[in-house]
Amino acid sequence: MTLKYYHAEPLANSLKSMAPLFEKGLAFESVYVNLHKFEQHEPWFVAINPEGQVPVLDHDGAIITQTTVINEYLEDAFPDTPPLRPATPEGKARMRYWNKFVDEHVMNHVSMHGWHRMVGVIARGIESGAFEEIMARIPLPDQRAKWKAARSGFSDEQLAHATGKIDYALDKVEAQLSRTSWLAGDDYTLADINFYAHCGMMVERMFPDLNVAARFPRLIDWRDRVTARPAMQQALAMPDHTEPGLRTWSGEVR
Ligand SMILES: N[C@@H](CCC(=O)N[C@@H](CS)C(=O)NCC(=O)O)C(=O)O
Repeated sequence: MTLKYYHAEPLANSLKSMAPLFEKGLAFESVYVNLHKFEQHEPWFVAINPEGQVPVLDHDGAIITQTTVINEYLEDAFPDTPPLRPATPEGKARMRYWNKFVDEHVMNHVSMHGWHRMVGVIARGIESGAFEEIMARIPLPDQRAKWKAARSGFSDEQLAHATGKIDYALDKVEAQLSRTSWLAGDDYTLADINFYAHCGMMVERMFPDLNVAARFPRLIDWRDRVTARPAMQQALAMPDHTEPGLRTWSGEVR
């Protein structure tokens, strides 16, 4: 059996499916894809994932994409490893509810701020002709639009909307953690990993104006419990090739 994991720096989507690999003790070959050099749009990578995005899991030649799908695939393909999905139908439904919430209402909003601060700087540093060439190689129309928006800068209104969505999510998570120790109940699950990778790990540093520590003490405690897990420590220790000057979003949070 061989597992290959194509990924970028250990945060957001790349972290989200790497943490389960370590939690489950699955040996895998790590293939670093350098997003700073647009390797995800190169023909060799698009041949593996036509959407031109990381991460990708290759399990004995079966190519699995989309982090939420990859994570459930790992549960199904390796049932004898420590589970990150509740055993009961109700537990599974609660976990999937949170995954849906993070995928639809959190991920893109944190990402917009990250892109505004980091990808925008990269995009503005590329000369006009070269930028259009890079754009032409991006397979997903939405992603092409996001690169263009990052280059010209997102509007104050767009950024404020995104911050509002994050504020709402933090409230919702804080309320849940007053009832259960983890998002989907009494067990650590893929839902916790999802919210941590996209928001929890970096929210305090990224949004100092939201007064996260004062307003969301349970979330801070939860974040520290997730960070302390040996598997998360292993995942967070994976290489970070981001230029130090651009680490407002990634490196500094660890
Ligand atoms: N919905 C996808 C999103 C994947 C995604 O947005 N990946 C980012 C890295 S966090 C990426 O490849 N960005 C580079 C690009 O799109 O050019 C998933 O869950 O796997």
